Amino acid sequence: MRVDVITIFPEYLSPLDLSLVGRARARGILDVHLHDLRQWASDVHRTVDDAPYGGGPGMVMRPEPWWAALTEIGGAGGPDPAMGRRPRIIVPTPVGRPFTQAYAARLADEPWLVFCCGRYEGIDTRVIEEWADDEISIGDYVLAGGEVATLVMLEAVTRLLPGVVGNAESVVDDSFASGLLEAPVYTRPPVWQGHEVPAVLRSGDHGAIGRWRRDTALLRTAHRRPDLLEAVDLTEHDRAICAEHGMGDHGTAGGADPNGRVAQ
Ligand code: JDK
Repeated sequence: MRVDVITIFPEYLSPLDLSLVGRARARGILDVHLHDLRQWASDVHRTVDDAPYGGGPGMVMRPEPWWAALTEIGGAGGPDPAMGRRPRIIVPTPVGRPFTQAYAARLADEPWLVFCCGRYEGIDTRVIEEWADDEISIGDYVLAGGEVATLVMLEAVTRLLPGVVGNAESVVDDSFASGLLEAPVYTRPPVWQGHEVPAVLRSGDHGAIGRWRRDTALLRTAHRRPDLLEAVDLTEHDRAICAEHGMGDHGTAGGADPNGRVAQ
């Protein structure tokens, strides 16, 4: 997969050199190109912002440098000779559609992505109307720009690319693939600070382990994220487990949080 990122702070994307994403790049699975938007600013001061029409605080990113950057990088509208087609152009914004695991999976199927990282109060909306395929929010809080949102999305997408995560099962089996939060995980020692690893996980009975994980995932989801349960088809067994622990299948604060504390 090819990825272009346009930003006034290319250094902000330096975590892409590290860890899982860095390794995917070193192995040629991911081909990242960072671009400094100011290289497409035409005046001597390399200005990319201006005051907002209608007044108000802060500055807005001017359309012309974005236009020049996108035209040169490959969003030219028509088919690009090198890639055979135009990239999917993504603009992180606090007013976008929510980023989800399902959307990450769709992006992982694309051959070519372009991320446009705004700063200040954002990019002149005419650029977005003309070029953007998707305006995406990574959550309901306001960042200072699109760079960190781009890092978040690229990390989620990269681990879905074939060959990046060694054990393909660990990607398919993720939280959100099942629609449930995952059960907790443990490693040695068997007792630590007085906390014991559940006996079933040390039993070697893989049927029982599978059921324990499913039940714990279900109860955890009912307690912490009842909203997620709306989209899950619960079996009779699932409903019985919920009832047994004093929760309806839409969750309730009644039951104890299974194997985990609620953040204080
Ligand atoms: C891209 C600039 C910062 C944007 C105006 C006024 C109250 C703020 C600052 N999920 C998510 N969160 N934040 C982003 C994101 C922020 C960005 C940019 C993405 C580019 N900023 C910014 C808008 C405002 N707005 C009313 C809320 C202020 C993505």
